[in-house]
Amino acid sequence: MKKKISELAIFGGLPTFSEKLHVGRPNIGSRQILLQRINDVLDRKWLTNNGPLVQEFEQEIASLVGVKHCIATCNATVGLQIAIKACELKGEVIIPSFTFIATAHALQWQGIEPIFCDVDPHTHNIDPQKIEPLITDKTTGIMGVHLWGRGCNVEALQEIARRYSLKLLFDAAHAFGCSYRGQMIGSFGNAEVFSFHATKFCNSFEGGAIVTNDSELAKKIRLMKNFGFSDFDCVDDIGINGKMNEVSAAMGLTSLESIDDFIDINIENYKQYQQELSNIPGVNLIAYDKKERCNYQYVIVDIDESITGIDRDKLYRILWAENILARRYFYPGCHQMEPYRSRIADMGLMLTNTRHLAARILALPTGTAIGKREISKICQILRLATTGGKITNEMLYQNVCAC
Ligand code: T4K
Repeated sequence: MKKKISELAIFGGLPTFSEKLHVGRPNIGSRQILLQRINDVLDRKWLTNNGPLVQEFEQEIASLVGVKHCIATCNATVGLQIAIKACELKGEVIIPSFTFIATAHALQWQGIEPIFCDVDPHTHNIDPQKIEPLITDKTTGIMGVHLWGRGCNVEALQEIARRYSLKLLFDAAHAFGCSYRGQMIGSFGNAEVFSFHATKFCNSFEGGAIVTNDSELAKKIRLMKNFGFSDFDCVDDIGINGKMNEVSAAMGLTSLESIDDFIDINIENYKQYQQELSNIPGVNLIAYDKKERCNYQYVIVDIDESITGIDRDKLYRILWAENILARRYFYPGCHQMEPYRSRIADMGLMLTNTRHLAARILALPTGTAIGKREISKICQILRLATTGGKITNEMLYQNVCAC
């Protein structure tokens, strides 16, 4: 007879949605200030279309990042699409496969083929040494992704882009508040794009921002995100509706006021994971460079099955059975998803490090929604599942399979 998860749980009965420990629970800043801002929006009756809160949000971000222009968008995916279009990319663009699907889709959506490049196994970012063999006469750009907020090898990418006259963009969805070699991420390449999605440490419900030091490009992007309108009744170029609304900006501004607290909490969580995982062989927490500014919004572990004796997927299922909703970001890699998978059957053979990482990485819950007790519980389950304890791997896995 099949058992209910509640009978299997080591740590008690079935929790409600909010009692489950999710990756990606939103951080909420001051409710009072947020509601006041939303009240003001309602009083002003200016709800969207470059309202005062959106303008304030853009200025705050530009000054925090140290960049000339910030254009807020309704989300980072549309932000990427606009940046790609404004940079006049076409043909083929080289990106990593080990990323969220939006990186690839933002290109494919406008008929540009993403060419998947392998990543560096240590940084998890696009490996500059693997880029040159992928360049063809159709290549127009490179789009790096600062995965987990750890900066790409910007200099190497810049050098390749310069040599081949390619545009260079960065998907900085994970990297708001992070620096690379002491410089805030946001000012590299032709443009960079942040995400302020609910699951990001600083959120605007849904939202994104394109940042650039190129004034001409910024002007073009501003037009494009508003249908191409340069004036009433005057459209200068093709455009889309990529605007952020005032309620999102209210949330974004309120989140910005608390980012130092959010980062401090993330750092505390990270340190606790570091300490409690240190004696679990084969469960390796990825490191962040202490010399850089970092948002610590992702707690990422690499599972070395040769040491743990249990693979990442079994561990993942055990955690879910215990209501710890860890995530296998970014399994199985974009090249293994449609429409890309059907197009190039043996793509995976070239992406050795991507395949390797996609089979080993787990994201664990962090942020303000989790406390010391919960982190200890997660680590205890990982310890039990990997080192035996009273409950063996086999027992746990058999139980999970039975449900
Ligand atoms: N580039 C990169 C590298 C990205 O990682 C992303 C987004 C983008 C581009 C595109 O940015 P946006 O266009 O979204 O601005 C989530 C997010 O939806 C996505 O924004 C994020 N990356 C990605 C890494 O994570 P899913 O498919 O994992 O979402 P979902 O619905 O499974 O939610 C994750 C967890 O968060 C759940 O366990 C529940 C929790 N959650 C979520 C929401 C929305 C909450 O507790 N409350 C909430 O309101 O993609």
